[in-house]
Amino acid sequence: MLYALLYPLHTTYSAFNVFRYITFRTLLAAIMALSISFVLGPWLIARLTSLQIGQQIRPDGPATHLSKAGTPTMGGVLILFSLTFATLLLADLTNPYIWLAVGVTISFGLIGFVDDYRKLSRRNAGGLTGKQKLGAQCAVATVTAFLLAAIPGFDTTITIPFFKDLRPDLGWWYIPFAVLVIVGTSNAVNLTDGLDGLAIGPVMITGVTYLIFTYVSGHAKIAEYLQVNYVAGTGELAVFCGALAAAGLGFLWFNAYPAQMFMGDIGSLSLGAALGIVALMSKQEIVLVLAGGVFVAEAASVIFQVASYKLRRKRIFRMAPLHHHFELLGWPEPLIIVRFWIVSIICALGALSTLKLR
Ligand code: 57M
Repeated sequence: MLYALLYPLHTTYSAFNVFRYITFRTLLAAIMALSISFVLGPWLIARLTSLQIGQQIRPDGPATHLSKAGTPTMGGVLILFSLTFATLLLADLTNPYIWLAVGVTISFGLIGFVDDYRKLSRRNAGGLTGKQKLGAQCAVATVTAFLLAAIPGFDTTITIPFFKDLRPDLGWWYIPFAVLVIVGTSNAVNLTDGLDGLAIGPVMITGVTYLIFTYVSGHAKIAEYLQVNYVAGTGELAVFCGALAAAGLGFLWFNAYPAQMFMGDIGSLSLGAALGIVALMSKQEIVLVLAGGVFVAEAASVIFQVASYKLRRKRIFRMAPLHHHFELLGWPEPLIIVRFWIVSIICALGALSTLKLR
């Protein structure tokens, strides 16, 4: 909005020319999202506490979690608000990628909100059933996939990391593929969100990784130089990614150990979907498995644990998702969190290296 209002003034005041640059607007969106999170965070925590929106703790988890009962949850609303506000203010609103990214993020946030609300209103740790949640996620993701494929100039090819000449066209298979990426990422982030700052750290790191990927994919010259898929218009998503990472940083201030608030499903489901959609739009879909390696490891630990128990009646991990395993091994919570962040940074660097190693 600010872009539409201020940039035209550059004919009179040349200083406003700076609004033309995605890099400048990304920086401004990040500063704005961070400031909003800092300013509104304490107010939100007080409000959630007075409304008694506190976390219910499952009795079958690690005992260290029992003391977290009552911690305000649904803090994801802070991330969603600062992300959306900063993006709509600084991105080019004639760009369809921006609207689709914001739309799918908010829609997944709404699914998360319903889940969180049910948990709170029924005063137990169970919200929507697995089938209800998955059904709603798949429905929103399917609509999103069709809208994405219909954007003029967007094709249904995908990028295979390390192979610059291999860009298979999935045709109609692109729809289920896109649904898998969005829904899979959303649930993987949700599974990761089980220790203070554990999910938001890698969300920020992956967000910055995709800030770079979207900038590259939307820049004709850089895309040509690096021989990656050029998708006109996707550079604008750098503003969205910058706001996402900064909104996450602001939230981390309050979610850092010992957390003053949790993000709730409203945060985890929406942030995962946001990463999924930017990965699709920038045509860096497969490499998300590496960039979001921590989320993949957490989700895979659950899949292997369940499969192993069903087939062999034996567990691989003391408890899944993976962070519970390390808790039960006796690792202190901050140690697990920081080590997962370190792994996430290494994964992000590995993902970025695919821009050159091809
Ligand atoms: C999210 N939610 C946290 C908070 C957060 C299929 C199965 C593996 C699913 C999985 C599951 O339910 N995962 C979903 C995990 C919960 O946090 C809330 O949920 C939101 C995110 N959705 O924002 O609102 C708890 O996590 C802790 N927490 C923090 N700091 C934070 O910043 O400490 C969260 C955020 C909070 C708090 O204690 O209450 C959660 O863990 O419930 N299920 C599991 O994870 C369960 N695993 C399991 O059953 N494993 C089995 C099989 C099925 C694989 C096995 O290993 O054999 C465990 N989860 C818990 N207790 N809590 C089991 C025991």
